[in-house]
Amino acid sequence: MIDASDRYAPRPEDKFSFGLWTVGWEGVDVFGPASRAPLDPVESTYRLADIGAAAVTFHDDDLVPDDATRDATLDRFGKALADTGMRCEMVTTNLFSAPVFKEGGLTANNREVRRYATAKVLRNIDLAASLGAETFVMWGGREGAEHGAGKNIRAALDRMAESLNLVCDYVRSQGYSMRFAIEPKPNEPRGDILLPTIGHALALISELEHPEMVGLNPEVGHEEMAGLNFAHGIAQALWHDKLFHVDLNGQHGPRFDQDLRFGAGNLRGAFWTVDTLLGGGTSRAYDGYVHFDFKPPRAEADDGVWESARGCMRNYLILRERVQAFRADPEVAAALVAAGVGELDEPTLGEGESLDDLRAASYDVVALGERSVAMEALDQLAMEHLLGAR
Ligand SMILES: [Mn+2]
Repeated sequence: MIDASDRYAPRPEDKFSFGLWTVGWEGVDVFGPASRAPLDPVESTYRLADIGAAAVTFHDDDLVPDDATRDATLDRFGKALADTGMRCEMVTTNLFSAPVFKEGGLTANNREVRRYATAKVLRNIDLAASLGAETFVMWGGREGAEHGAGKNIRAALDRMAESLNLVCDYVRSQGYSMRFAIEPKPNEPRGDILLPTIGHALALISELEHPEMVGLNPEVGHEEMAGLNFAHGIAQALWHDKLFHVDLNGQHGPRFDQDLRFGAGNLRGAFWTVDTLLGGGTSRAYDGYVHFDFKPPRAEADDGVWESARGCMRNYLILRERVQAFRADPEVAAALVAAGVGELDEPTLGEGESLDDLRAASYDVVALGERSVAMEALDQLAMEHLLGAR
């Protein structure tokens, strides 16, 4: 239960959300079977409410894996949401586990597979709408290849765009209040996955028939697996008004998908991620659910499952406090001025100025080359706030 006197206790307005598959991961990996017993997803919903989450999310197969138990499970799940006041804010479709999707779902070479995958997504969109979910995530874990000639990438992109156009049309025709969020990932489980980064996904969205209905669900670990800066990635997504959702977790550099709890792994990256979500010194903040997509390490027993879920929220709240202190520090304000950060808001060409004016101006390139940029001093202040030294 929540200790209200704890300043890092999660509150409903923090909008913390968890995938039911996160705490529900039994520890199955490439090298071994389950190390933990299955959890009942409805029980997990109650448990997540107890520790302070405001919402849950799921893949169809997490909650309703078969038709025989579907109605009874949905009744119990609906009661859990009503009992706890939790929202179901996002739903996504599993197009990666079953052998039928071994060579892709929406972009499999086999057309029957693509048609079956589309039907599975449509059914799940109806379920998502019935639960009031307004975000529908699309992670194409098997949309990719291990070889060269075996997959025509341009045709695969045609089929991905076709699928997104079809589901957007369907949502419009049903009058659902729902947007799609593409989740990029560079590799794993496929050798190379289609739409590997935020940038690839943004470029595809601009080619769609309803680009306003499709945005992104970037995940910390996925971008960092590609060696990229997650905070920069979500800053660009915000710049395009495309940060529809976010998956927070932790990752130690470009290795396998570690799915550590948020704050573990790249801690400096986590600090700048929280700063960016809060606006990064601008008024352009993220206002959606703070969603965690992590895996309690396989070595942990049940106690560690809930400890790691608590840790995700606690680390976010600690980092939020540190980020807010950094942004409120008068020494930081002065350091930002010294580093000329605000000057970047000024257009390069002045109002009423021509390119001829710009070309005719004289520039003291020696002095400009020797100028102070004062960025180490600014970054050291951030480091000291992060480390609790200020
Ligand atoms: Mn994810």
